[in-house]
Amino acid sequence: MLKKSLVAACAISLGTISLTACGSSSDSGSGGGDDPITMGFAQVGAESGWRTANTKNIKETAEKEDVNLKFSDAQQKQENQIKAIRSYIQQKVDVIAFSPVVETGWDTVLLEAKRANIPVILTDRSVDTKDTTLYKTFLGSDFIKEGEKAGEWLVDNAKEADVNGDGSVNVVQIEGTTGAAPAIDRGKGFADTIKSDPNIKVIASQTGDFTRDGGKKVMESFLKSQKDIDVVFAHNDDEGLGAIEAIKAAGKKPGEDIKIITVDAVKDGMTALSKGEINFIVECNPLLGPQLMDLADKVVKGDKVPERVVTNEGTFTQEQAIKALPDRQY
Ligand code: GYE
Repeated sequence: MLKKSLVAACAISLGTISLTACGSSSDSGSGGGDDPITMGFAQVGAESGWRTANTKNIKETAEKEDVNLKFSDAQQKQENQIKAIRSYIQQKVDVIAFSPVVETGWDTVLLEAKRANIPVILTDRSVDTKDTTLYKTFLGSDFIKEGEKAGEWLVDNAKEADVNGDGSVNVVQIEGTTGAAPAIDRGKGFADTIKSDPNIKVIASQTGDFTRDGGKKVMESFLKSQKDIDVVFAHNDDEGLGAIEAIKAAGKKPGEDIKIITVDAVKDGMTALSKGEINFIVECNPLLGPQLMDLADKVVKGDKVPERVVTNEGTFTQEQAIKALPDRQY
Protein backbone atom coordinates (compact mmCIF):
# COMPACT_ATOMS: atom_id res chain seq x y z
CA MET A 1 0.00 0.00 0.00
CA LEU A 2 1.38 3.40 -0.96
CA LYS A 3 0.52 6.15 1.48
CA LYS A 4 1.19 9.84 1.13
CA SER A 5 2.61 11.08 4.39
CA LEU A 6 4.85 8.76 6.24
CA VAL A 7 7.57 9.68 8.65
CA ALA A 8 11.01 9.60 7.12
CA ALA A 9 12.05 6.56 9.10
CA CYS A 10 9.36 4.59 7.36
CA ALA A 11 10.31 5.70 3.89
CA ILE A 12 13.00 3.11 3.38
CA SER A 13 11.26 0.65 1.14
CA LEU A 14 8.06 -0.01 -0.67
CA GLY A 15 7.44 -3.19 1.31
CA THR A 16 3.82 -3.54 2.31
CA ILE A 17 4.75 -4.62 5.80
CA SER A 18 6.87 -1.62 6.75
CA LEU A 19 4.47 0.85 5.16
CA THR A 20 1.40 -0.65 6.80
CA ALA A 21 3.10 -0.64 10.17
CA CYS A 22 4.21 2.99 9.84
CA GLY A 23 1.13 4.33 8.15
CA SER A 24 -1.26 3.05 10.74
CA SER A 25 -0.06 5.47 13.36
CA SER A 26 -1.58 8.92 13.79
CA ASP A 27 1.72 10.69 13.21
CA SER A 28 0.95 11.44 9.62
CA GLY A 29 1.44 15.20 9.88
CA SER A 30 -0.24 17.63 7.54
CA GLY A 31 -1.73 16.85 4.16
CA GLY A 32 -4.25 14.11 4.59
CA GLY A 33 -2.64 11.55 6.86
CA ASP A 34 -2.32 8.15 5.29
CA ASP A 35 -4.48 8.84 2.26
CA PRO A 36 -3.54 6.78 -0.75
CA ILE A 37 -1.40 8.45 -3.41
CA THR A 38 -3.42 9.84 -6.30
CA MET A 39 -1.76 9.32 -9.67
CA GLY A 40 -2.94 10.86 -12.93
CA PHE A 41 -1.86 8.61 -15.80
CA ALA A 42 -2.09 9.83 -19.40
CA GLN A 43 -1.82 6.76 -21.62
CA VAL A 44 -0.98 6.89 -25.35
CA GLY A 45 -3.96 4.86 -26.54
CA ALA A 46 -4.88 1.24 -27.21
CA GLU A 47 -2.99 0.85 -30.48
CA SER A 48 -1.26 -2.47 -29.87
CA GLY A 49 -1.09 -5.67 -27.85
CA TRP A 50 1.86 -4.12 -26.02
CA ARG A 51 -0.23 -1.12 -25.00
CA THR A 52 -3.14 -3.27 -23.81
CA ALA A 53 -0.78 -5.31 -21.64
CA ASN A 54 0.85 -2.13 -20.31
CA THR A 55 -2.50 -0.56 -19.37
CA LYS A 56 -3.74 -3.74 -17.70
CA ASN A 57 -0.55 -4.06 -15.68
CA ILE A 58 -0.63 -0.42 -14.53
CA LYS A 59 -4.28 -0.64 -13.48
CA GLU A 60 -3.77 -3.95 -11.66
CA THR A 61 -0.66 -2.73 -9.86
CA ALA A 62 -2.35 0.51 -8.79
CA GLU A 63 -5.19 -1.49 -7.32
CA LYS A 64 -2.84 -3.85 -5.54
CA GLU A 65 -0.71 -1.03 -4.13
CA ASP A 66 -3.73 1.04 -3.12
CA VAL A 67 -2.88 3.89 -5.49
CA ASN A 68 -5.86 6.00 -6.49
CA LEU A 69 -5.41 5.94 -10.27
CA LYS A 70 -6.97 8.45 -12.64
CA PHE A 71 -6.50 7.02 -16.10
CA SER A 72 -7.02 8.54 -19.54
CA ASP A 73 -6.58 7.17 -23.06
CA ALA A 74 -5.36 9.80 -25.56
CA GLN A 75 -6.15 7.75 -28.68
CA GLN A 76 -2.65 8.46 -29.96
CA LYS A 77 -3.22 12.23 -30.01
CA GLN A 78 -0.84 14.61 -28.27
CA GLU A 79 -3.52 17.26 -27.73
CA ASN A 80 -5.60 14.74 -25.76
CA GLN A 81 -2.64 13.89 -23.57
CA ILE A 82 -1.97 17.58 -22.90
CA LYS A 83 -5.62 18.06 -21.94
CA ALA A 84 -5.46 15.07 -19.59
CA ILE A 85 -2.30 16.38 -17.92
CA ARG A 86 -3.88 19.83 -17.45
CA SER A 87 -6.90 18.27 -15.85
CA TYR A 88 -4.68 16.25 -13.48
CA ILE A 89 -2.94 19.50 -12.51
CA GLN A 90 -6.32 21.10 -11.81
CA GLN A 91 -7.36 18.12 -9.73
CA LYS A 92 -4.11 18.49 -7.74
CA VAL A 93 -3.10 14.87 -8.04
CA ASP A 94 0.02 13.82 -6.10
CA VAL A 95 1.94 12.61 -9.14
CA ILE A 96 1.48 12.59 -12.90
CA ALA A 97 2.79 9.73 -15.02
CA PHE A 98 2.54 9.58 -18.77
CA SER A 99 3.82 7.90 -21.86
CA PRO A 100 4.32 10.68 -24.41
CA VAL A 101 2.88 9.80 -27.79
CA VAL A 102 5.57 11.85 -29.57
CA GLU A 103 8.89 13.20 -28.29
CA THR A 104 8.55 16.95 -28.76
CA GLY A 105 6.14 19.70 -27.70
CA TRP A 106 5.82 19.03 -23.96
CA ASP A 107 7.70 21.91 -22.33
CA THR A 108 4.71 24.20 -21.71
CA VAL A 109 2.47 21.67 -20.01
CA LEU A 110 5.34 20.14 -18.04
CA LEU A 111 6.27 23.59 -16.78
CA GLU A 112 2.67 24.03 -15.61
CA ALA A 113 2.98 20.79 -13.62
CA LYS A 114 6.31 21.88 -12.18
CA ARG A 115 4.88 25.24 -11.09
CA ALA A 116 2.01 23.41 -9.42
CA ASN A 117 4.61 21.30 -7.59
CA ILE A 118 3.32 18.06 -9.04
CA PRO A 119 6.12 15.61 -9.85
CA VAL A 120 6.05 14.00 -13.30
CA ILE A 121 7.28 10.53 -14.19
CA LEU A 122 7.85 9.57 -17.82
CA THR A 123 7.02 5.97 -18.46
CA ASP A 124 7.71 3.87 -21.54
CA ARG A 125 8.47 6.77 -23.93
CA SER A 126 10.70 9.79 -23.39
CA VAL A 127 10.37 13.46 -24.28
CA ASP A 128 12.87 15.56 -26.15
CA THR A 129 13.53 18.62 -24.00
CA LYS A 130 16.54 20.67 -22.92
CA ASP A 131 15.05 21.13 -19.45
CA THR A 132 15.36 17.80 -17.70
CA THR A 133 14.06 19.32 -14.45
CA LEU A 134 10.58 19.08 -15.99
CA TYR A 135 10.35 15.43 -14.95
CA LYS A 136 11.74 13.37 -12.12
CA THR A 137 12.63 10.18 -13.90
CA PHE A 138 12.12 8.15 -17.06
CA LEU A 139 11.23 4.47 -16.75
CA GLY A 140 11.30 2.39 -19.91
CA SER A 141 13.21 0.43 -22.51
CA ASP A 142 16.32 1.36 -24.43
CA PHE A 143 14.76 1.62 -27.89
CA ILE A 144 18.07 2.22 -29.66
CA LYS A 145 19.33 -1.06 -28.28
CA GLU A 146 16.15 -2.77 -29.48
CA GLY A 147 16.79 -1.53 -33.03
CA GLU A 148 20.40 -2.66 -32.75
CA LYS A 149 19.36 -6.16 -31.68
CA ALA A 150 17.06 -6.41 -34.70
CA GLY A 151 19.91 -5.25 -36.95
CA GLU A 152 22.41 -7.64 -35.38
CA TRP A 153 20.17 -10.61 -36.06
CA LEU A 154 19.86 -9.56 -39.68
CA VAL A 155 23.61 -9.07 -40.09
CA ASP A 156 24.21 -12.52 -38.55
CA ASN A 157 21.57 -14.15 -40.75
CA ALA A 158 22.10 -12.14 -43.94
CA LYS A 159 22.69 -15.22 -46.13
CA GLU A 160 19.40 -16.89 -45.20
CA ALA A 161 17.64 -13.53 -45.34
CA ASP A 162 18.65 -13.07 -48.97
CA VAL A 163 15.56 -14.99 -49.99
CA ASN A 164 15.78 -13.92 -53.62
CA GLY A 165 19.41 -15.07 -53.72
CA ASP A 166 20.65 -12.08 -55.71
CA GLY A 167 23.36 -11.09 -53.23
CA SER A 168 21.50 -8.12 -51.81
CA VAL A 169 19.18 -8.19 -48.80
CA ASN A 170 16.28 -5.86 -49.57
CA VAL A 171 14.57 -4.66 -46.42
CA VAL A 172 11.26 -2.80 -46.14
CA GLN A 173 10.69 -1.05 -42.85
CA ILE A 174 7.30 -0.46 -41.24
CA GLU A 175 7.92 2.37 -38.81
CA GLY A 176 6.06 3.12 -35.58
CA THR A 177 4.19 6.37 -34.98
CA THR A 178 6.02 9.27 -36.61
CA GLY A 179 7.83 11.34 -34.00
CA ALA A 180 7.47 8.71 -31.24
CA ALA A 181 10.62 7.79 -29.32
CA PRO A 182 10.41 4.05 -30.09
CA ALA A 183 9.98 4.72 -33.82
CA ILE A 184 12.88 7.18 -33.99
CA ASP A 185 15.23 5.10 -31.85
CA ARG A 186 14.43 1.64 -33.22
CA GLY A 187 14.93 3.02 -36.73
CA LYS A 188 18.23 4.56 -35.73
CA GLY A 189 19.60 1.52 -33.90
CA PHE A 190 18.67 -0.71 -36.83
CA ALA A 191 20.11 1.60 -39.51
CA ASP A 192 23.39 2.06 -37.65
CA THR A 193 23.84 -1.68 -37.16
CA ILE A 194 23.09 -2.89 -40.68
CA LYS A 195 25.69 -0.43 -42.03
CA SER A 196 28.30 -3.07 -41.22
CA ASP A 197 26.99 -5.16 -44.14
CA PRO A 198 26.80 -3.20 -47.40
CA ASN A 199 24.58 -5.88 -48.95
CA ILE A 200 21.73 -5.04 -46.57
CA LYS A 201 19.64 -2.15 -47.86
CA VAL A 202 16.45 -0.51 -46.63
CA ILE A 203 14.62 -0.03 -49.93
CA ALA A 204 11.45 1.54 -48.50
CA SER A 205 10.24 2.83 -45.13
CA GLN A 206 6.82 4.07 -44.04
CA THR A 207 4.84 4.47 -40.84
CA GLY A 208 2.20 1.92 -39.83
CA ASP A 209 1.40 3.89 -36.65
CA PHE A 210 2.11 0.84 -34.46
CA THR A 211 -1.21 -0.77 -35.48
CA ARG A 212 -2.09 -4.03 -37.21
CA ASP A 213 -4.22 -2.28 -39.76
CA GLY A 214 -1.45 0.24 -40.45
CA GLY A 215 1.09 -2.57 -40.93
CA LYS A 216 -1.21 -4.37 -43.33
CA LYS A 217 -1.84 -1.30 -45.48
CA VAL A 218 1.82 -0.31 -45.66
CA MET A 219 2.82 -3.87 -46.59
CA GLU A 220 0.15 -4.03 -49.30
CA SER A 221 1.60 -0.90 -50.86
CA PHE A 222 5.20 -2.16 -50.53
CA LEU A 223 4.24 -5.42 -52.24
CA LYS A 224 2.89 -3.42 -55.16
CA SER A 225 5.68 -0.84 -55.40
CA GLN A 226 8.82 -2.81 -54.48
CA LYS A 227 10.54 -5.65 -56.30
CA ASP A 228 12.36 -8.49 -54.58
CA ILE A 229 11.51 -7.79 -50.95
CA ASP A 230 13.57 -10.15 -48.76
CA VAL A 231 12.89 -8.80 -45.27
CA VAL A 232 10.33 -6.79 -43.30
CA PHE A 233 11.50 -4.92 -40.22
CA ALA A 234 8.35 -3.85 -38.36
CA HIS A 235 8.74 -1.59 -35.33
CA ASN A 236 6.22 -3.65 -33.36
CA ASP A 237 4.50 -7.05 -33.42
CA ASP A 238 1.13 -5.66 -34.45
CA GLU A 239 2.54 -4.08 -37.60
CA GLY A 240 4.34 -7.35 -38.35
CA LEU A 241 1.09 -9.28 -37.88
CA GLY A 242 -0.64 -6.89 -40.30
CA ALA A 243 2.21 -7.42 -42.77
CA ILE A 244 1.71 -11.20 -42.48
CA GLU A 245 -1.92 -10.79 -43.59
CA ALA A 246 -0.84 -8.72 -46.60
CA ILE A 247 1.91 -11.20 -47.56
CA LYS A 248 -0.52 -14.13 -47.38
CA ALA A 249 -3.09 -12.24 -49.43
CA ALA A 250 -0.40 -11.71 -52.08
CA GLY A 251 0.08 -15.49 -52.26
CA LYS A 252 3.43 -15.57 -50.46
CA LYS A 253 4.57 -17.38 -47.31
CA PRO A 254 5.49 -15.06 -44.42
CA GLY A 255 8.71 -16.17 -42.70
CA GLU A 256 9.85 -18.08 -45.79
CA ASP A 257 9.32 -16.02 -48.95
CA ILE A 258 9.78 -12.87 -46.90
CA LYS A 259 11.58 -12.87 -43.53
CA ILE A 260 10.05 -10.82 -40.73
CA ILE A 261 11.65 -9.13 -37.73
CA THR A 262 9.54 -7.33 -35.11
CA VAL A 263 9.76 -5.80 -31.63
CA ASP A 264 7.64 -6.41 -28.47
CA ALA A 265 7.16 -10.19 -28.04
CA VAL A 266 3.49 -10.03 -27.05
CA LYS A 267 1.51 -13.28 -27.20
CA ASP A 268 0.21 -12.89 -30.75
CA GLY A 269 3.68 -12.04 -32.01
CA MET A 270 5.24 -14.96 -30.13
CA THR A 271 2.59 -17.30 -31.54
CA ALA A 272 3.44 -16.21 -35.09
CA LEU A 273 7.15 -16.63 -34.31
CA SER A 274 6.61 -20.13 -32.95
CA LYS A 275 4.81 -21.01 -36.21
CA GLY A 276 7.70 -19.61 -38.26
CA GLU A 277 5.66 -16.75 -39.74
CA ILE A 278 7.89 -14.26 -37.93
CA ASN A 279 11.61 -15.05 -37.79
CA PHE A 280 12.93 -12.97 -34.88
CA ILE A 281 11.46 -10.78 -32.15
CA VAL A 282 13.21 -8.26 -29.92
CA GLU A 283 11.52 -8.12 -26.54
CA CYS A 284 10.06 -4.90 -25.12
CA ASN A 285 8.57 -5.33 -21.67
CA PRO A 286 5.18 -3.65 -21.03
CA LEU A 287 4.91 -4.75 -17.38
CA LEU A 288 6.07 -1.42 -15.98
CA GLY A 289 3.44 -1.11 -13.24
CA PRO A 290 5.41 -2.29 -10.18
CA GLN A 291 8.47 -0.13 -10.96
CA LEU A 292 6.23 2.83 -11.77
CA MET A 293 4.35 2.64 -8.47
CA ASP A 294 7.64 2.25 -6.61
CA LEU A 295 9.04 5.40 -8.26
CA ALA A 296 5.76 7.27 -7.64
CA ASP A 297 5.94 6.42 -3.96
CA LYS A 298 9.45 7.79 -3.77
CA VAL A 299 8.91 11.04 -5.71
CA VAL A 300 5.78 11.85 -3.70
CA LYS A 301 7.80 11.48 -0.50
CA GLY A 302 10.56 13.62 -1.97
CA ASP A 303 13.06 10.77 -2.01
CA LYS A 304 15.82 10.73 -4.60
CA VAL A 305 15.20 8.55 -7.66
CA PRO A 306 17.51 7.70 -10.54
CA GLU A 307 17.05 9.90 -13.63
CA ARG A 308 16.71 6.84 -15.82
CA VAL A 309 15.42 3.34 -15.08
CA VAL A 310 15.97 0.93 -17.97
CA THR A 311 14.00 -2.29 -18.25
CA ASN A 312 15.71 -5.62 -18.85
CA GLU A 313 14.87 -7.34 -22.11
CA GLY A 314 15.92 -10.22 -24.34
CA THR A 315 15.28 -11.54 -27.83
CA PHE A 316 13.50 -14.59 -29.25
CA THR A 317 14.12 -17.02 -32.07
CA GLN A 318 11.50 -19.58 -33.13
CA GLU A 319 12.79 -22.29 -30.75
CA GLN A 320 12.96 -19.85 -27.85
CA ALA A 321 9.42 -18.64 -28.57
CA ILE A 322 8.07 -22.20 -28.52
CA LYS A 323 9.63 -22.69 -25.09
CA ALA A 324 8.60 -19.31 -23.66
CA LEU A 325 5.04 -19.15 -24.96
CA PRO A 326 3.26 -21.31 -22.36
CA ASP A 327 4.43 -19.06 -19.48
CA ARG A 328 4.12 -15.76 -21.30
CA GLN A 329 2.17 -13.23 -19.20
CA TYR A 330 1.27 -10.90 -22.04
O1 GYE B 1 6.55 -1.20 -28.85
C1 GYE B 1 4.35 -0.58 -29.42
C2 GYE B 1 3.44 0.39 -28.79
O2 GYE B 1 6.08 2.66 -26.70
C3 GYE B 1 7.26 0.67 -26.35
O3 GYE B 1 4.29 1.42 -28.36
C4 GYE B 1 6.01 1.28 -26.78
C5 GYE B 1 5.56 0.90 -28.16
C6 GYE B 1 5.41 -0.59 -28.40
O4 GYE B 1 2.38 0.75 -29.51
O5 GYE B 1 3.73 -1.82 -29.61
